[in-house]
Amino acid sequence: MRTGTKSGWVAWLACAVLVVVGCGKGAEEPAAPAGHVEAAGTDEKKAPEDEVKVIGGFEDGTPGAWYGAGAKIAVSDEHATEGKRSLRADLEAGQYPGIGIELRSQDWSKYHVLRFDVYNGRGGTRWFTTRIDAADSKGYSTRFNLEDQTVALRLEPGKNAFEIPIGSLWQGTPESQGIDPTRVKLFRIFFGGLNRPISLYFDNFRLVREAPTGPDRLTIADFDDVPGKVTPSAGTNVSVQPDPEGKGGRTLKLELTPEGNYPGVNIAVPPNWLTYDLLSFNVFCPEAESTPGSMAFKVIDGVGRQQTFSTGLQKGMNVICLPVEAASFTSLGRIRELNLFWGRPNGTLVVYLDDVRLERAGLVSHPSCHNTAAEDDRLAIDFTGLQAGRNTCFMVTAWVPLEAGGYRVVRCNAPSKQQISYGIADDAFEGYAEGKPVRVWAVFLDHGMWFWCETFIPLKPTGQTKLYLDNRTRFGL
Ligand SMILES: [Ca+2]
Repeated sequence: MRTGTKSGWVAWLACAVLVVVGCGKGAEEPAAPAGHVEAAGTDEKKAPEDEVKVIGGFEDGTPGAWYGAGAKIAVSDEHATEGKRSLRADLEAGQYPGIGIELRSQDWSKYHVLRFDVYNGRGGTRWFTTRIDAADSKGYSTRFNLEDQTVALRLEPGKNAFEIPIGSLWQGTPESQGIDPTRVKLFRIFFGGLNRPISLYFDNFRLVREAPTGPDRLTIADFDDVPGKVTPSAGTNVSVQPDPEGKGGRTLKLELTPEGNYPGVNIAVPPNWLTYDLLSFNVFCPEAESTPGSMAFKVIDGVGRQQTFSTGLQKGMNVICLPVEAASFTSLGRIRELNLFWGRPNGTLVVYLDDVRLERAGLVSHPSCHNTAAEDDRLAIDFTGLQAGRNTCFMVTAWVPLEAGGYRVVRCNAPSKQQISYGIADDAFEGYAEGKPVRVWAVFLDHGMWFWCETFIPLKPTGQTKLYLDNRTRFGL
């Protein structure tokens, strides 16, 4: 196991581009919009594209089912990235110029990611909107909209390679509930207003399933066999210490001081998280010292997108586990850095960090759930007591442990911020490994920060099990 883990680390480290956020600038704003991050090096290791379904390659010389809206489209022999032909779109000035394709209830769920390439001959940076409708989408709040600049795709001059993890379709966006990726019927990309015409070349729209490479538990840093590449931020003293619980091995002690605005550490990570299910690390808060009550971390990709998460910390050992999918507004195939940070403390605070890792858990997707809890639901999750201000609906991801091994994943989200409960019906618990707890992650977005906590809840043998999420400190609030 150790050997496998180590070789996995060495394999990606050999080609990873290590970027260290400048220390001493104190400029790590937790709620800042996505800043520009230089693309990772061109020698970036590509994972094998195990299975590819091209939905726009234009090699037959026709646009196929693609259409322009506020745009003239034609097949071109310039700027192809797949084969010899691309789709040229001459977009007119106007409100929503773009291109799209109607699909007949296409199943995207077995793929990890939608990828496509765009050549932009013009200068300047623009954000464009991505819209994806499922068979049951009825309007804005029940389709997928990548629109807000914190999550939208950013078009730069020259060549652009985009990816949208399918996990973000399940999850929903700040403005809309998750959709069912087993029944996709429309894909559109467009600009929310163009004041002058531009020509773009599109090619190689493809759904990709990647072959899992590397070990199922990939250690990024354990401060023993795998030292990791960890860089302290301003105001942070780090030292490798024996395990504070006396369990053997070594951990990283962090002293967070008022010398920095956002003390913490940057951790170099492998670029491709697409085939992993959990991002995990251990944070120990010793009783005898002053320790923080919460922590935040930022996942930063190589193409300018990032997401920031916050969760509560308790005294003792905190095993922090978050589904990788929660970070799918970043390009999960091109992640560059994990930044753990805290707000500026009044005095020195101490935490110990250990076992930063990515894990596979054997997941099977279940249809998403959008309903409020009803009497006959097997599991009811209620947020009434939380009283949290927020920009999104509350979202829940539940992992139901199965007798056969692995977990069934049920995502719960709603088109309305008013909704304060979810009910998961019996059918999600078929084959449930009785006695084992269901893992429930509750998440909501507030001012650029995704607040979350994980709860383990064993189900009652019969009848309804209720989970009340009313403890604000567990979310780091
Ligand atoms: Ca092509």
